Amino acid sequence: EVWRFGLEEIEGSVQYEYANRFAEIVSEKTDGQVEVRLFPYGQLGGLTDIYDQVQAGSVQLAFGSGFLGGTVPESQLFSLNFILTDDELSNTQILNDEAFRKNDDLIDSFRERSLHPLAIVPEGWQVWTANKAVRTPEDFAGLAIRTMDNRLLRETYSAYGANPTTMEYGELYSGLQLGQLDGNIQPVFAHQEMDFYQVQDYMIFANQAQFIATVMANADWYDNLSDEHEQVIEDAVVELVPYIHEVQTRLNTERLNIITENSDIEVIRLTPEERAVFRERSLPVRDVFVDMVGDRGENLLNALLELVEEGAPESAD
Ligand code: 6CS
Repeated sequence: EVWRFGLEEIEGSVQYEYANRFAEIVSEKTDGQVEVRLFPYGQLGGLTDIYDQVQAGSVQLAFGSGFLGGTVPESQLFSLNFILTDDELSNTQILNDEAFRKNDDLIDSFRERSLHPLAIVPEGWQVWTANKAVRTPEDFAGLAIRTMDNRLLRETYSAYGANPTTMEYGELYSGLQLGQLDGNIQPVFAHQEMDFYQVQDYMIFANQAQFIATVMANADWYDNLSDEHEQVIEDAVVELVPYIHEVQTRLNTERLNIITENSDIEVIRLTPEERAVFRERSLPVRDVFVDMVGDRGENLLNALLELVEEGAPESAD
């Protein structure tokens, strides 16, 4: 039996490492009867092509992140800025706490689109790059920054004073190189492995959001799994929570070293005061999210904010 697993990222990425370990666990637990076959970014077409194929059932499993907003609007919750803690491990644990991962509103929002959410995977801080130094919303004025394709991100970067522009992942390098874009937002490992950093001058850490992807399955396929296979998936997903945290922090650290050794990119870390200005601007975007997706979205946002507050009282401001 083969389970096809579609990735939004290339070989060597956080999603690849996740799926690779997932495949090993599944193979071990099924005595080799199930082979999980990985399809790195590009092999199944563009990003939304991957989601279409999971909805249709020709691919059983896939990652879905920013571009998934068009398919599952509620998933744009994961694009909101300044809603998690400053601690990456707590964030990973909170998002995969059963109270959130198995929240009915979350499950229903995917199932209504023939998908079933299995895990939520933070892949590291979303880090800005630009062809100029950015420390304030004024610095963002007139800057064409690429966002993934969802309204929440466009609203967020408009609120920050920039000109958000959407482009497919695979077209981004040439978009930056040709000057159609002035800036980009990615976790560090992606800036490195996609060579984006080579055509950017500044790298800015604002720690405004994690890059968050969900692992999802075709809902009918998932419902027809044997109890045993369903349990294998559940065990793998739980085992991968600490694993992927370790992998993403290690990859992001290693790749930042590669970037600074191989370029003269200037790294900027926003001060708490500079960061607070962006946080303030991000708050009204929460209302945009609720207006856009209604009660279910509001419940989900509140559930997450509550877990964040319980999990890290000292950093909930
Ligand atoms: O920016 C993007 O479109 C992609 N970036 C990463 C790191 N993963 C998937 C996502 O679609």
